[in-house]
Amino acid sequence: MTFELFSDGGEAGVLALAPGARILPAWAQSGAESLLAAVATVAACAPFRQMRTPGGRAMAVAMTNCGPLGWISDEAGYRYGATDPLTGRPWPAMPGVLSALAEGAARAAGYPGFVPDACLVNRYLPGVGLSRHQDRDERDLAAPIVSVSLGLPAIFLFGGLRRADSCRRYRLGHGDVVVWGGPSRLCFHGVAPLAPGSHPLLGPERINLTFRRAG
Ligand code: MD3
Ligand code: FE
Repeated sequence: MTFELFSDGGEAGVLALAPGARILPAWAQSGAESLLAAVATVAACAPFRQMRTPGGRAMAVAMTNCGPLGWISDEAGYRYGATDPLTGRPWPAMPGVLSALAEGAARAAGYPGFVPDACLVNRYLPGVGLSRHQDRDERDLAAPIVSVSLGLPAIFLFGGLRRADSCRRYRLGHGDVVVWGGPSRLCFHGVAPLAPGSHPLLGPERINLTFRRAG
């Protein structure tokens, strides 16, 4: 994989993907087991579920959330809400190990003071992908999104500001962290269907955490 150099390229271990977008390879690898333990406590309170698109179809990716706000999709549309529609309870609190990782990665990527109020947890199995979309349901588009990949690798598709723009492909593996902000914040992106495989910590699964400033 080649990384282009940009004038604002940062410290060692932080590579520029595009203006405003930084990859921190293996940044979360040494802490992955505690991150996964935190995800398990979240999922015990707010189980993974396949949400419905506004068109009524079940999404292939299973999702849950933690933090004050959670991303929701159903027949009424996409939005953030404070209550888990499945349980009727508030989303579980964001475990400190998760918020600390997001804050530190954002800082290293040039976005100090990032305080996420939403963490969307996506679970992929082999054959499951995420079609190309923009993330624009957040109120504060000046804040970056921090993404943490765990388990099986995925091919991430990174496009431009128009749906028709071509995509670059990046392999995101266990522990890789990507911070998307600035001019990259509204770029189209997606995930190719996962290849079969098994990861030592997660088995046949990929977990992706996205930390956002939604409210
Ligand atoms: C690029 N998740 O939940 S995270 C999503 O791997 C989502 O589960 C993917 O896209 C996943 O919305 C990819 C990487 C990501 C997140 C937000 C972005 C890339 C982005 C916003 C702008 C540009
Ligand atoms: Fe997205």
